[in-house]
Amino acid sequence: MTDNQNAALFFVDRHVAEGRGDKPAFREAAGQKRTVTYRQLAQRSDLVAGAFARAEIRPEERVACIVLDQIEYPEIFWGALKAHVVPIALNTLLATPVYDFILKDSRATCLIVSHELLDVVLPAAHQSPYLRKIVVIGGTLPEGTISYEDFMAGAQPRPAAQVSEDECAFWLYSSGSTGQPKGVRHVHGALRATSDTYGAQVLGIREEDTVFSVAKIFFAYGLGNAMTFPMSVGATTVLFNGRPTPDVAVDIIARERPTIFFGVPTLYAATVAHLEQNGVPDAGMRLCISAGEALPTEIGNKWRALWGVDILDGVGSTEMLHIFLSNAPGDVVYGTSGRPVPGYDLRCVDETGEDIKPGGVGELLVRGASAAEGYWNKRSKSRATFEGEWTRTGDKYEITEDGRYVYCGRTDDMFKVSGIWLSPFEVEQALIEHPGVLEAAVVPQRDKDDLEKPKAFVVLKNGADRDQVLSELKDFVKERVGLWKYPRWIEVVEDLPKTATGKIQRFKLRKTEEA
Ligand code: 3SK
Repeated sequence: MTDNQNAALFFVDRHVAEGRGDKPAFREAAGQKRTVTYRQLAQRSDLVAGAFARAEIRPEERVACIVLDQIEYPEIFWGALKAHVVPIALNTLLATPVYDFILKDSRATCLIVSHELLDVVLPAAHQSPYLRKIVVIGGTLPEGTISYEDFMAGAQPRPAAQVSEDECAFWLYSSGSTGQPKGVRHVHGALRATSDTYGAQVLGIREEDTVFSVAKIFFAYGLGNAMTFPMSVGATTVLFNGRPTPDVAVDIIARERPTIFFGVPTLYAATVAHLEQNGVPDAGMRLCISAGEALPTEIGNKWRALWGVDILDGVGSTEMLHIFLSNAPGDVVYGTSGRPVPGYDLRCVDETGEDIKPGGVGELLVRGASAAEGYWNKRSKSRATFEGEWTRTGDKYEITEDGRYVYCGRTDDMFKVSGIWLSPFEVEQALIEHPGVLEAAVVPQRDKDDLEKPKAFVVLKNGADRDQVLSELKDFVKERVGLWKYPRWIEVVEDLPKTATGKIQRFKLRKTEEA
């Protein structure tokens, strides 16, 4: 039998064997403020593995996890890997129809959900023909569900199942340009591939570190930040289960004294404004990281002036699991995405696949061991994205004379809001479900902090009450596709620019915005 490459052995159990069992692995910054040590996590994840077996959730079946950043998250994630069932870390901010789609698409047989999210999740769960078990963390139990305590009670601990590094470990869902999210399948070896590269060689993460990530664990970015990077060295993660507003983030930074802080540009921009008004508390940060969308230069400069610490802006993707292009400590140039992370190869190519010449702009391709093995049940999309060893990013970049990469936009119309991909198509579909809206087009527009947010152009139906429609539309979109996706600005127009075949020409609307 070959070595067991189950990632839970490296990230969890190894720390007990190496004498770090009593070290806190996670501590909650809010609520019950619970702490779990590496030893407790090793034991609890063995029990979760046993609970899956007892519930007859079999190896390779999917478990949908719609869980807030709380102490149960790591034990569920690693317990699933130990049982060789496949956790799907799902965004906790989605709308019911999106959960409905994902639960059916993934054919998850088990759902684990934080009780705070039940109102949105349960109607979708009831529609799924595949779910056999619904486990609820906390709160009062709805009919047909079981509590997390009962799920775990009396389970027999199970050690990590024997797997190779190439076996599927977990899925994430990434939004698609046609509006339907895609299941991204990652293998056990990918987790180690990100912590050995970005974690060790850019962050230089070490056992003494305490990390705090405002990006939640369900994002690829948050999963590395708050779970695998600290757990690769036996460090401690501060978990926060709420909405990270600037005042909350600053309070946690001051109280919990993380040495590494992971944010996204929207939060950095709002926090800079908050600090300029309220002053900067004493803190112990040695590194600050940003990803999700390009960090505006001004925000980087202001942050450094306020805290005396640079922000390392980096680029990653759900498909590559974490950051593969980044600024590095002592080598920060704001307005650029930095250089390739050691362990990754990058190319910028034109439409014919030829490498671009210096000064030109091309699509960024990346090669590295953390690449996903493909999308679930989407063969042509998989083939278009994963070309042999190379993964297409859909981002356009220019490479400077001294080897830094400068972001130039998307190859398609997708853009990011608060670090999360947004498909204009999906928001448009929600807008035209409104009885007063005939047609809609959505494009990015920069807000006062120079960050992209959705703007909608809508054509109203004859006889629609303009003021009433406008007053309803933002909430209407929030309820249908997710809280962060609503258009921040809505403009009523007579018609939309279209091709001869009727396709909306969003680039023309973008031009209007840039003019
Ligand atoms: O958006 C990013 O830059 C990112 C970074 C790390 C991991 C995942 C993603 C999508």
